[in-house]
Amino acid sequence: MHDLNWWKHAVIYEVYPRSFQDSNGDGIGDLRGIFERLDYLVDLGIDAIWISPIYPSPMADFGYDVADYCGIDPIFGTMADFDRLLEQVHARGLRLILDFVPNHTSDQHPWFIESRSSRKNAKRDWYVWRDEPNNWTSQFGGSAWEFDSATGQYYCHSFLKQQPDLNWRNPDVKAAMFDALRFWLCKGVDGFRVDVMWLMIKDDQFRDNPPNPAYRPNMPSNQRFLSIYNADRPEVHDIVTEMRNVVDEFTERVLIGEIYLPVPQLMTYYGKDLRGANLPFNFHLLQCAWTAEQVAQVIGDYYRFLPEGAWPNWVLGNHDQPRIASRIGQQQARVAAMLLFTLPGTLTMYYGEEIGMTNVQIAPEQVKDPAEKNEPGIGQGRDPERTPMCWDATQFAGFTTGTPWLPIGDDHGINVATEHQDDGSILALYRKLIGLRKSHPTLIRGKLSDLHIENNILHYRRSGSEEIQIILNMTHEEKTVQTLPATVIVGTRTGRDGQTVNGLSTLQPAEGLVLLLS
Ligand code: TEU
Ligand code: CA
Repeated sequence: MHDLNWWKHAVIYEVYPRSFQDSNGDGIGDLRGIFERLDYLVDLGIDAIWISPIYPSPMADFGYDVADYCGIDPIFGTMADFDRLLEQVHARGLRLILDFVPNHTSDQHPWFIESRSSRKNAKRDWYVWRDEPNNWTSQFGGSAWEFDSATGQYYCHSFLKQQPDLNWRNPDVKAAMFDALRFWLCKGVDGFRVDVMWLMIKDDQFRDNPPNPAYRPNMPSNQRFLSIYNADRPEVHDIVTEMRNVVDEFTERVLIGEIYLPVPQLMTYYGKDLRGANLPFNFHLLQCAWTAEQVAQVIGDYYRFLPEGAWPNWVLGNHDQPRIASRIGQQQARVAAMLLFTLPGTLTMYYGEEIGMTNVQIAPEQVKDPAEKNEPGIGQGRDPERTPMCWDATQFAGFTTGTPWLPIGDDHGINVATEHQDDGSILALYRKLIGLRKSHPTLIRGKLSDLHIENNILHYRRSGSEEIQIILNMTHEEKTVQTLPATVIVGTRTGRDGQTVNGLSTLQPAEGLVLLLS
């Protein structure tokens, strides 16, 4: 594997820091908490940790409203805590990826405080100010423009009004933001996940977006218009390449972009001559219906559009998306894990997926997420997938000794301690599947071939120094499949590992097998 960049054979584990481990009883996860749980992550077998924002923030959007790009919010700890964490992560052979939020700052960032103080201020042009609003909408509902009476102009915010958008056409903004990247890269951070990469720059003529013909009144208000002029603008690629150049001033770092776009547009974020993001996040399994047909289509399309030489990647969940076990059920979540860890590319998982955590129901008075508060009751809230990690079966799941900031899931069987004792748990399956990629490098560098559906079962192969066949039953029925002579190296159910198959085999509902062909 020595000739591959580390991130190409990595499993990345997303930690939502408020919810991973609290170390001081305030009910909110923190850096020391992550530090305390490093052994668990090593044992799980992951390679890199991506931590959602830990910078000083008023927390209007729980850290995605940054007030200082080069600090640590006291809720998460101190810079000394961070340095110690980074050192220990590296000492254990893991990598650390930070979240970078370039599209917007907090309205409490000193840059914005200056910018809004007067039209003549040197930082006025660091943000997007206009005399008149256009029809662009905020992703959290309502207009993307907020009138600021002190100076009589509107500023643009793609998210909350507490998250004013930076003006990336201004060279001073670029320089300041790139210096923030260098600050962390100098410390030894291994890379960045860049928030809303496709939104960073907007139309310089501020043209209105056209109406979305598919819009219906029960849909979130940001879907009323098609985001033609405030997203995925051609100029964004220059910024991404400049960002990549900054990251490449340092060795062995990775640039990952958060991009929600159809596959053809997504692929443009690898950049001309692959000088864009190393990994534009591939979210296409997140919205895909869980059938062999749909999944085969998504996989086929993705690799077909992947530029020559570009490295693929896959994701099953993140802090903005319903949890996979709630979306497709506990049994199919195992099939999804088998799919994820047997596809070519870098894999990113979300904390708790490995124990089958589900969305936790949040009562109206418990809602924290501004997306839900702004447009209640239409499924915009992200609190359900952000609830505390369940470490054990005690009242607060070993997460905190205080009162957790979001409620703990009430399925007390879903926790690390219980599942650790059980060979048949989803946690045991995750450990096996992650380990499999290390013992069978064909899963990392082998070709994907023979992707097809037979009797409603998804089949594909990975071919390299050995031939590995994957068969996944995404239905709720028992199925019969034809197999070549092979040994089961991992099954989603207990008791199949090590068995041999040849000819007709039966797959239980939601059963998947990884077969080593003889
Ligand atoms: O999310 C970007 C984004 O597009 C989200 O609005 C997403 O579509 C939505 O949450 C799905 O329900 C990023 C961060 O991941 C998110 O947590 C932040 O709130 C947002 O940017 C603003 O920084
Ligand atoms: Ca805490």
